[in-house]
Amino acid sequence: MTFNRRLALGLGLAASLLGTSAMAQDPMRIALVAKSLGNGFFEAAARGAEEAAAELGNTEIIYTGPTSTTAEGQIEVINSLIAQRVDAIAISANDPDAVVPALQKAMQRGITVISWDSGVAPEGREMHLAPSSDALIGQTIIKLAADHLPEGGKVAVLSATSTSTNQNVWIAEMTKVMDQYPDIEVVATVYGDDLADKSYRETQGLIQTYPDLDAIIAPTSVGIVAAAQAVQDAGKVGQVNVTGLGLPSEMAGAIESGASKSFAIWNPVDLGYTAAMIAHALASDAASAEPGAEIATGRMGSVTLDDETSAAMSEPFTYDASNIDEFKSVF
Ligand code: RAM
Repeated sequence: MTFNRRLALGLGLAASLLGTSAMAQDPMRIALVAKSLGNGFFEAAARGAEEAAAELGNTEIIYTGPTSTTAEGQIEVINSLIAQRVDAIAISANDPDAVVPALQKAMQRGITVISWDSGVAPEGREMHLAPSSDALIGQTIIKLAADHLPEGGKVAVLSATSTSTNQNVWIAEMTKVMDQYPDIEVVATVYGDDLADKSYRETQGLIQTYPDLDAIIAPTSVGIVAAAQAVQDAGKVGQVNVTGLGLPSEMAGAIESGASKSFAIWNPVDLGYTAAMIAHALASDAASAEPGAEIATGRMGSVTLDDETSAAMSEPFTYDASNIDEFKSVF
């Protein structure tokens, strides 16, 4: 709880003890910090956070982030949020460690700090909300590729930034199960930095370097769309299958063109909603971020924190030509 909020509560209590009406309390301000602005995944999450704020009442969401996916940009954003004395910061980090000092400063000032989507090292946050089990996501992305390669083949990974916590963990989990796919070779991992143009160029590079490439796994909603476009533009539809994690709204064209046979994702609206619910519960002292704690999360039920004060939500869902039309208008 921030000093301002404690003071307001104290004054409100004093006013009611004196028999006057309680002072109207300032809204709780929760900052939802994206890896970068202009990414549809984070915009969908922000819609969910707004929904949570409307349910909670007297709560304001400040949706913000840097213009590109850098830790330096996020540190500037964090410092400005500290100066604005927000009540809570919920961040999807571009680097698990580089943002820690700025977030520790925020916590020292009484600001609640959580990470969601892409985690912060435990010393820089109170809890982390993962969209799903990391292992399950890692297993899902390779299975999506393998399901369309019955005889095996060559696959490459197009990731986000090289320091991104979530993509790095998912790729590590994928690597752990590669012995289940002896006929599949991962020939390269490249980084598109969650920028459409860089992801497109990196994909062109993969296609040129590996003319017999069979699939590209892009565990990023920005990278997967750019990769599908590059494959289509190179006339490689039917040869190189683009898969990974994407939004149905952004991937409908790639499914239609055949550049992607299938991909997966969880519900980003629910993720943003849950992050906001947790930030509110911690900032209002309705819950505390301790191992084993169960935190109520509105229409999503509750989450339980593990020994590292992390919680995971639901399973990723697979989209293909059979269901894309149903979901492309949702997120
Ligand atoms: C991008 C971001 C985000 C990730 C999704 C799948 O939007 O990298 O962190 O969760 O892809």
